Amino acid sequence: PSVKRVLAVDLGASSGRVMLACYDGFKLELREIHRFDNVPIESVGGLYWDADGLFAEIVAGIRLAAAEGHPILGIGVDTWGVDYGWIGPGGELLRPPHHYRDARMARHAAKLVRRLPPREQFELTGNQPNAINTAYQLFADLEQEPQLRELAAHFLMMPDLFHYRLSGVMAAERSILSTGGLLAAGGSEPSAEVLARLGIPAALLAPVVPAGTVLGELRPDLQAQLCCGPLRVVAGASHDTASAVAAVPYGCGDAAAGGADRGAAGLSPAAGMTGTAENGAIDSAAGLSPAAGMAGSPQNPAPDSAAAQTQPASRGAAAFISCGTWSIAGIETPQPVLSDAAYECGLTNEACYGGGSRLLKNITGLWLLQECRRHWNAGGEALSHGDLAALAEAAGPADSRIDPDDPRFAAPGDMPERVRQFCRDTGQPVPGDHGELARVVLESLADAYGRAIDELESISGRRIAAVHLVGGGSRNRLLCRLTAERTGREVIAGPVEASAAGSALIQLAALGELDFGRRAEILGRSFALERYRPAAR
Ligand code: LFR
Repeated sequence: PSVKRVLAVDLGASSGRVMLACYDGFKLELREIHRFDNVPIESVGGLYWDADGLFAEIVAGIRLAAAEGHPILGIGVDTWGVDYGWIGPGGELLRPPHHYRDARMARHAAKLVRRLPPREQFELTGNQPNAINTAYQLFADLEQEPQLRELAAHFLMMPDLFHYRLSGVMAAERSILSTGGLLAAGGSEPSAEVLARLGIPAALLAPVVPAGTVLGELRPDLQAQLCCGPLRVVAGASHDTASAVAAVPYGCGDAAAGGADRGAAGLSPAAGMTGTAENGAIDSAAGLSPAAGMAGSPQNPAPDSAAAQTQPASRGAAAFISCGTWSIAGIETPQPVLSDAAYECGLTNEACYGGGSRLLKNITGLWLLQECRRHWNAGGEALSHGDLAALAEAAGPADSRIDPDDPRFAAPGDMPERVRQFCRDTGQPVPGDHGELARVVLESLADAYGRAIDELESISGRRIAAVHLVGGGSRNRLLCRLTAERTGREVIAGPVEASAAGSALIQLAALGELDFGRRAEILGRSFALERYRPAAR
């Protein structure tokens, strides 16, 4: 069978990658073509993203892929949420886009609350009133620089900006727009009320398109420069989390998963299987006996790769945790959940590929360890994420906990000292070496995951039987194990490159090369998943 190739560009807040996805009609293979750091620019006036530098890396990735000599059908970019660039009338980027960790928002908070009370923001858009929201950032920019009303023709969310530079077509893809507090809850159009209250001209928005829209061909000048042929630019679910959720392997691990909201198509029936949520048993495809003899004890759950491709008949929904710089815990729901309880728990609603909604809790994630590592390495060490994970493992259980979402951890800086200070301030033992400190962070994250999954369960009224942990954090076995322990649910870890996998599936579907309804089988054949079982509850 002929192999179809697309490029999935996944830009996270700390690194980016261009992945080549090859689909032979049976399984999807992802190969990293190019990886680069995403280093923010600290400059007069704030913290910015190096959009030109990132675009140059995307182009470098296309060049490398094209040099392999196989035709590439499409390219799609997904990025972190909420940030955007201002575009001038000639299509030029007016200045580097602000980073959501920029400090300017604090100056506008009081006025924002008067203009748009937080509960109303939630009611209108389904988004938590978080200071990083696009709507608030736009308001701050327009307050500080009213001349933007004349200078700017549009603002484009980060993936839309890159899609525009690749294709020449301006569009606002719905999933990324839904991260920013602008889109009417569950809808496809901006909330006129939010725009009016914040004084944001509607004309600044590009036309909204659904996730999975073919925008056009790669610009002819880029085709010529890169010798890559007429690949098509596809706006997938261009929010990285939405893309990752499109690759959550529901149906590879649990029979009654959250994917049901997308229609039963994503779920293969658990024919002939005997495992239950109660005993956590997993049948292997070969019919080997379940739980007995499997690796992992209640105290020390361990992965079980052998069973990863099978489908236990667990009852209940599956949640996901997309784990990178942020940890986003959530479930899929048919409609946004706008209840008081959802608001008070800090939950937010964002759009899914194919319709439907994601009910989410944004938890500060591996950011804390990324910043620790950056600090230590700046001091002359050369620690990898793997080294840190090993040190945390060796350190053994930690007695102290931090609140990962404490505002003191939000900005870049000396994170190890901030973690220690948090422990001092709260009268807890202060971690000493790198391993102890990393262990405090990981245990605190796992605790936060436990709370978030319980909240999602009680607010949605759906029993959550399993947690799919996807993204870079799924490589961290200690984190997976702690997550199984603290959530009390089975954790199914992988795919690691979930955002890229989701992007590839959606692009191939948009190009007519793949039936998205078969995603569960395709994912099951394509990625090795690992299971971590909790102690019996
Ligand atoms: C994860 C993510 C989150 C979003 C955060 C900030 O990468 O996209 O979903 O809330 O970044 O942009």
